[in-house]
Amino acid sequence: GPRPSWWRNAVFYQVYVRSFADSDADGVGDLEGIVSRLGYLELLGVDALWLTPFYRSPMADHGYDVADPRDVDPMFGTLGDFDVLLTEAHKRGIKVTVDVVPNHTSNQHAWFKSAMAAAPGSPERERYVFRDGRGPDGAEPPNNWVSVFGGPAWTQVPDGQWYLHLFAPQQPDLNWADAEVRYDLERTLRFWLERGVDGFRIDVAHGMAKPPALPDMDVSTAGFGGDTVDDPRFDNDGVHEIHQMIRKVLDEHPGTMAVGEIWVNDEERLARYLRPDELHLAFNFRLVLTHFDADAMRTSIERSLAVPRAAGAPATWTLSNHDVWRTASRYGGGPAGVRRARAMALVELALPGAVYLYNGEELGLENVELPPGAMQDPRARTQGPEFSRDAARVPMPWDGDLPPFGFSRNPRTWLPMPAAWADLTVERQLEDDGSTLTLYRRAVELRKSHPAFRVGDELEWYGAPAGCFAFRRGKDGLICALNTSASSIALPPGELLLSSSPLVDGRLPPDATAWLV
Ligand code: TEU
Repeated sequence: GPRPSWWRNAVFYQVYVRSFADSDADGVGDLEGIVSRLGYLELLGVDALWLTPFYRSPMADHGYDVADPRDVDPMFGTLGDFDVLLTEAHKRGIKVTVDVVPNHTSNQHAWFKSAMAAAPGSPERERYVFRDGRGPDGAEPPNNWVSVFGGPAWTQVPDGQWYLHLFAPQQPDLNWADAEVRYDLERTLRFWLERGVDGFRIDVAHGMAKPPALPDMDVSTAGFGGDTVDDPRFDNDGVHEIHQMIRKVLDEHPGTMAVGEIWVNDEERLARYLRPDELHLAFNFRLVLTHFDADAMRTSIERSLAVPRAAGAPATWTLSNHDVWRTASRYGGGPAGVRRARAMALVELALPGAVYLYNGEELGLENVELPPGAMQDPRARTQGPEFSRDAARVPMPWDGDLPPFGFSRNPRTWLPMPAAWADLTVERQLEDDGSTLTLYRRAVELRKSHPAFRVGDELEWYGAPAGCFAFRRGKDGLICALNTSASSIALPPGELLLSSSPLVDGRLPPDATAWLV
């Protein structure tokens, strides 16, 4: 029979491959490096990994511009290295899920090269979204769409046609009405499934089906970036056929799953993508977009639970990923920011559903001030350095007292590592009972083993002072209390399991969370 849905309450760990561990001293992380750090991931206790793209790519968007989705880029290693990683992870009981990027290819993909060489209206052009321009002699883009990375979402080619790219010009959007495009995704899914992956993360899962007429958009409201992640361009049902095809392929491999990256603003629209014959999970970015305030967080949590439940899907929780500021920095940075991030870590790990951690959040890492010349994010090139996402992509500090802290044997890492991280290395934090890493290890261990977590998905909210909340899971499950107020509060009755900061005279201090049973 079907294996239990292991993903419903799993703790996933996002490995940003280029920043995790470098085995060949080129200053960039790679697959073999991840193998050398699997012992750490086992110690952390995560159930599954999400590996960001390691496919053949010119790296215009750090690998989210894929030139061959069925081959490993030499920068990250070989297919053989991937097979070793999969085997070694499975030996340790860690599942492996990988990214797929179906919305677009790299402009170095063989398909786009042949589209550029072909004539307007040719089958090669049909695989992408090519249109004649508007205005006299088609010198204007076909519509007013803007790219996520700023600037028009169209680039003109020598013969006068324009092609669509929701992201960088090096990322031409595929035409999902084209049968070959759909079949190629099936091939890619089967390729990795047959190698033994346990699932996928579907990049820009809602963006693949554009309204066929490509109508102008209200640029004042829509578009990604910052906290305006809503985008009515994709408010259409075209994507369901694609998600049903993905699910059909996955169902050939029982026990595998897919999570959709669906950046839409309101839960009601998110619910449209949570159907039992489509993707198993959808990322819920609500907590990423909520400021550190218990009342706002409670509203976000309640909304984030209600929608998936209505659709019969598990909730998902995340505070952090490679596209947004580090959590501690979003909460103001410095010791207070780290304290708040630790408090929210215990909230996300207390909740029913799948939790996605981003590598380094368990170390309490903050954004790194990068010299403008060091940033490689295409977004920074078009929108300015303050839009660079690289500040949250600086390599992991493992051990030692000096950069690159065991990430590489090469001190010239692809992003510079701050000397101040000497106090934050994995080695230091493993030995420190009060470290953020120790907190995460204990929380993940309790979440996996303590009976207080083997309860239903219902939350029972307690009355709480302003700026605080407390909920109990199920009937007699875990109690989680968050204090975002300026003063310490008395805890609900119960035995203390864990707190993100030490209690003061038995009370929960500001910017802290406690778990009780
Ligand atoms: O991100 C999709 C995307 O929409 C994000 O850019 C998000 O909207 C924005 O950062 C929110 O502020 C995916 C990948 O996660 C991202 O790294 C890639 O750059 C992008 O797709 C293109 O593949």
